[in-house]
Amino acid sequence: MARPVALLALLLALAPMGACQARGPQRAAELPVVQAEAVRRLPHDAGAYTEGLFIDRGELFESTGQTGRSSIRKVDLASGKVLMKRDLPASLFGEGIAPWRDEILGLTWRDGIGLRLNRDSFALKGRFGYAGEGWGMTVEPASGDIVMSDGTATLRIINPEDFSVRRTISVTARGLPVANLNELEWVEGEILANVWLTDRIARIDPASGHVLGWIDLGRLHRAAGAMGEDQVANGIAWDAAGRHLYITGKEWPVMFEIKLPKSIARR
Ligand SMILES: [Ca+2]
Repeated sequence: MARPVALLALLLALAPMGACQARGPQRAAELPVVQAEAVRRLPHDAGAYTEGLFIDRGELFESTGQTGRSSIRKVDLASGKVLMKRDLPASLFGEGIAPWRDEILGLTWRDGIGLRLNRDSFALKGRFGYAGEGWGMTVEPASGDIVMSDGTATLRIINPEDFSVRRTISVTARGLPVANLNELEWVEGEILANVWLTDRIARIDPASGHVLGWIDLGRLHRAAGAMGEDQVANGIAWDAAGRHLYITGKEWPVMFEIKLPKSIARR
């Protein structure tokens, strides 16, 4: 996401909160907010403008944005070292990534071009198209379907075979749409979503689209020390086997493993 639209998007992001407050501040306050607590601090490439992040079969993959700087990477979790990298064509702005079978699918922001890479070699296997903007992606573990965000309050459930839209989810918090849903992660029956230009992760019920609560990353964002206008919290990865949850941000020099929210920890 580029800077010229940042102010407009910030105003749009704040609009629902203003409307909510006008209708009664207690309504928004009813949703639980959990302050994220770091349990482990790991190095992260401060040159990575993080757009996508996931762990598949114990390996960490990351995508980065900005034209001329976009890439898809395999990263060593403990050291933050980039093990493998494919740069995107200089004209493309990389966005979310997701694993599917032996492939990694990747979006681009306003280019409408999706990429299919071989998971292990990063060789380009093909391309696909989609309507509108491409922001974040994650996978529903049970079906293998892709969940895609596009900057609006609507998530698309995608058939990864042909990238057709199976259905959509309208995301609301106390009845009000939550726009700017960005990087995504399916965690134990919930969709976690960074909300662009905020320090909050929305915990979304995939069936209803209702936000169940928020994870606040503000304290960890300040601890990361990357407080530039574009250096927002973005990037959530779930290690399902080890039950570890990781978060980072754009150009943050650090990635955090965070304590699981109680609702997830109980499962
Ligand atoms: Ca993710």
